[in-house]
Amino acid sequence: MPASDRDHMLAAIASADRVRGSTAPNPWVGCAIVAADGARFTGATEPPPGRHAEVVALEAASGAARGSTAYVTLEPCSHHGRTGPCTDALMAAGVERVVVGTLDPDEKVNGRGVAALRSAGIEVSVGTAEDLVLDQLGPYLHHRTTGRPFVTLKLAASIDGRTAAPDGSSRWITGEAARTDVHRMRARCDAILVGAGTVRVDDPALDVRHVEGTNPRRYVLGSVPSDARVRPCTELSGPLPEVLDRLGADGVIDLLVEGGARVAHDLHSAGLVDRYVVYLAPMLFAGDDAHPMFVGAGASNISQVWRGRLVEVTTLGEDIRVTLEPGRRGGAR
Ligand code: AOF
Ligand code: ZN
Repeated sequence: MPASDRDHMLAAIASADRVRGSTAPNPWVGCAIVAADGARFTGATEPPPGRHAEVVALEAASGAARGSTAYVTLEPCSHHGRTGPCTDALMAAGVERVVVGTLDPDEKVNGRGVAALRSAGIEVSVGTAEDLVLDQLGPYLHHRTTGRPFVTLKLAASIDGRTAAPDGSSRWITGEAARTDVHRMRARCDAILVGAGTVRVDDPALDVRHVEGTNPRRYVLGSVPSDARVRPCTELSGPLPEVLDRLGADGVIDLLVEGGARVAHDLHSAGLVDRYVVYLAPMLFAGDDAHPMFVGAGASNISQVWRGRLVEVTTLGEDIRVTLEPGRRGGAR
């Protein structure tokens, strides 16, 4: 059976996945050019000011692009920015059909890419494997529609939800596999945010030394000692919604927040967390004197309790990773 449109879009999605964390403020887009004889050439967005995905794939395909079908996860751009319009590149290469995963809400594009292709006589369809594309580009779409980064809050605790013993000692709660997984998350995001308290207590480097990839930009809420390992970093202050506006304006699309308990509480209670990734170790501090995951006032009655949607549960070595996203409010079912 010949490969379907969906199969080719999956190849474009896989290609985009490999550049995640390296393209901000641009989206991580993937493209597959499928020639008339079935040969497939892929490409993904380069770090700015590099080439867009379509141009990378077209250059790989070279003459084979004539009469081909292009599969692009995101609507091709039609504006002159850091690079020329991808719509022009697709037309000039002689692409006959363009299959788009989802439309680009960026005000510079927003339907104009598809319109430009159609008016040049190219057949365009939108929505192939769109569920997977929306999942992959979720943080980008969030950024372009709200102006703020998509916020992932990472938490690590014992199974009874504690993060340190009463004397403050906490090394190591989760194991090697979970720590490597956190480094993978760091490599895939654009920036990390922590509170100054976490810098003072843990002195984290917030780098990706356990995996291959680029170190994210580092932001700290509050002031940072001159010899802290987190340097170089940017110190921020002010109300959290404004902090997120500032990060969004800085081009941070995908933000990872790694603590501490006060920052976790303040972001959560303001409804500013888009995804929770919770690592739980098979340990019990077994007392109410150990440090909690959140510091500050919580829900005052059961009808105020936050209830999320369970997205995924994964075992990592001895630990588990639980991913939640906001659902509806209310503790009672
Ligand atoms: C595409 N393919 O691979 C990407 C696109 O400043 P520029 O010229 O690099 O343009 C950035 C905008 O282009 C970005 O805001 C988004 O709308 C789109 N990104 N478009 O056709 C790509 N990365
Ligand atoms: Zn483009």
